[in-house]
Amino acid sequence: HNRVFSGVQPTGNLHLGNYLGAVSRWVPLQDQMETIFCVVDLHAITAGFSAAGELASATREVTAAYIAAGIDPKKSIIFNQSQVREHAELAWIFNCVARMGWLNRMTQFKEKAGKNKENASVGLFAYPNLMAADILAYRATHVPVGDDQKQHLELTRDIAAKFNNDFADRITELGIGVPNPTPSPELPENLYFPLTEPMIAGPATRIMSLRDGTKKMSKSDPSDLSRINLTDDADAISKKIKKAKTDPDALPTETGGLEGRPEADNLVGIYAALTGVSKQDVLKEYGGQQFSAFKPALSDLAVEKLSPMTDEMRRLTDDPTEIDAVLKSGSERASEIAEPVLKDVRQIIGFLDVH
Ligand code: AQP
Repeated sequence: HNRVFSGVQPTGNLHLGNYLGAVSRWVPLQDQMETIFCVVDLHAITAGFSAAGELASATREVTAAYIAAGIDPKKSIIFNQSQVREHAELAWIFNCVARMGWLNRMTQFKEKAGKNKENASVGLFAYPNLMAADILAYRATHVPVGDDQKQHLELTRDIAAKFNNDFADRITELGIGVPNPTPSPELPENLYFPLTEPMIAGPATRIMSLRDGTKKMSKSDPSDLSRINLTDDADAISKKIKKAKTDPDALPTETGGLEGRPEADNLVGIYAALTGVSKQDVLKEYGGQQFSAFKPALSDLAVEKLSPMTDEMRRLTDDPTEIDAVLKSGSERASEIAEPVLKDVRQIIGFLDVH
């Protein structure tokens, strides 16, 4: 059966890219599939440890953003990763499944470690194995994320495939696999882990920096003007859009005219994603107009869409009782799914069980 898993790291402010590329796209899935949304705090420490209390408050803030964006704790499991031990345990096992060569190819590690690779944490290098464990501890079939996570999801499939192959006989013998829905010569008939499908579609799979249309909008960009944070007020939003980099030309009337104009493409994409229409539809309305006309419209739209969410986030974080209760019950429900999976995995590998 279909099951969705996705997450966001509690590192600094959530921005429009996280919202449009990930969280907002999770909302409709809640009525179509079983959905599990995690605040991935174990991932957050790969980049370093933060001051006392910061990790906890960032975790609550991301949870508040999920709820304010429309993730309903009655429909979805919402929890923070560190509370379910199985993530770390399965990640260790996947450290022994994944190959060094696979991880050496990961572009996110190269970008995040920068020039100082020797001093990056081992955790940052092994990050994709933990991400595979997050997904496969629930045997999730679908993962909605932004385009930047595509390579990590391919690695997740490689890990699942290698595990299924290496232990094919054991999985059949124990009778705990499911028939491979798309039989192929490379895979056994019975799979324990599904080959997860990435869900990366729509006009906002990669929102770019407002200061540089060739760089993705990111929490770690030192310039606050490069991103719209979900906690920004109306003044901040309109100031950032006003200052957003553009070229001097009017907007084109066809999407083909956005080629080679990354900043224009990005702003039109943001407008499209915020209204839920295509870029072509946006150009039908604004094609031929100058940025001096388009930017105020975009800013009004962003304020209209984001400010109710910002208010709700503030209400939720002012008194964290509700958030903490959601995370507690979410972690219990998540454990109920992940514990039996790890029990199977231990059996498949053949650890001696003395209990
Ligand atoms: N610019 C973006 N456009 C579309 N989607 C994006 N995502 C991130 N940036 C964009 C998606 O947001 C989800 C959560 O991301 P994450 O918390 O794992 O962190 P990240 O990808 O590392 O996000 P940042 O903001 O870019 O942080 P830093 O600066 O630390 O690298 C994912 O689904 C991601 O695709």
